[in-house]
Amino acid sequence: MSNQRKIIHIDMDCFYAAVEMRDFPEYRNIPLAVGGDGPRSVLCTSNYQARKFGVRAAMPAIKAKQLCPNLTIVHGRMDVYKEASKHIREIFSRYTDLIEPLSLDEAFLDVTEATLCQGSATLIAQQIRSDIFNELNLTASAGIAPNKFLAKIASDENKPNGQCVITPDKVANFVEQLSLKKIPGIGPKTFEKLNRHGYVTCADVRQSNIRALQNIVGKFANSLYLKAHGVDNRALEVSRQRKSLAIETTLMEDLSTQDECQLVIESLYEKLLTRLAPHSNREIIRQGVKLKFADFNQTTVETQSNACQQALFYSLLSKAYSRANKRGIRLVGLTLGFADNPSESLQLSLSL
Ligand code: TTP
Repeated sequence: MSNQRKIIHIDMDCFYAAVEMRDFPEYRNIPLAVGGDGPRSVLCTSNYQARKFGVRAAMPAIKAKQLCPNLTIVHGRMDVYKEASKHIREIFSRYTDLIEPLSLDEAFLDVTEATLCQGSATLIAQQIRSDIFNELNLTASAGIAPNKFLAKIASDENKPNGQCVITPDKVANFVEQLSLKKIPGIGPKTFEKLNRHGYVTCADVRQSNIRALQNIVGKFANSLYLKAHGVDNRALEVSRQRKSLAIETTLMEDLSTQDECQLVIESLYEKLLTRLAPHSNREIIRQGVKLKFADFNQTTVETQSNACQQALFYSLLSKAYSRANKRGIRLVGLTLGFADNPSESLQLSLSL
């Protein structure tokens, strides 16, 4: 069993909204969302009072107001969120060097070799959450599991301000009962499609085979089959080893115009900038746009670039969209490629 890994996924609760509620007490007991500017702005996140009305991240502000007329929408204060993010990363680094930040408020930690807290991943997660609460007055949730896929799902189980441990002996039982809609990559439409074929939980997938799954979800079948067995061997992408940064979103409903795709890129771009923040020392050499079509085929258009430029993503989109041939768009993604970082690879090889 010694080769079992111990992965923690930490996710701050309602991050931007929680920071606003912390700093402005008048926001604490009202439905609150953090959003952008303009009539077509979309929300970044909302607090739990607002979520009761169905208000969600990425929702147009106008729609959110219809669902929750008393909603207060405030402007994001990125500098404050970045500061909080820097602080939580510093807390993570007290426990392990193997940190893969996913966004400002979310990270995977590999604590397989950690020695603090008697090497107990459960205690480390507990301690990190209490450090965060004591030092930032914010709450976080954690998932602890033998791999990234399960740790990420686990961190959502006892949200907010909770944690969930899936020890190796509990993996089979956990995935048996897991709804397929919890698997990253399965959006509402694919979930519905799987349901129509009789697949609702991972147990249903486990009783099936890859070929049958291929007929329903195409290339995603392999990964789905493995995940339904609780298997995910991906190592952490420690930021200094990153060759690229990718961000994508599967849409609630397929899009049918380039303009709609551009709006999605506008909001993804903001998120990409956030994710880029921890890699500010890296030299950008490439930008790319990925589209996945309604039939699950996908296309990627890339070009050389030396900065993260919104306008360039739009022109790449134009080229990618011209390949749609009337197919709907089910996923939009952005990528940035980085140059090798010689000084860091040197450091790595010296430390081997
Ligand atoms: P999430 O971790 O997805 O959400 P959350 O922290 O707000 O809520 P939860 O407790 O349910 O995890 O996102 C983290 C932050 O990233 C969020 O507070 C705001 C920002 N964000 C956007 O700006 N746009 C988006 O579409 C999403 C999903 C998040």
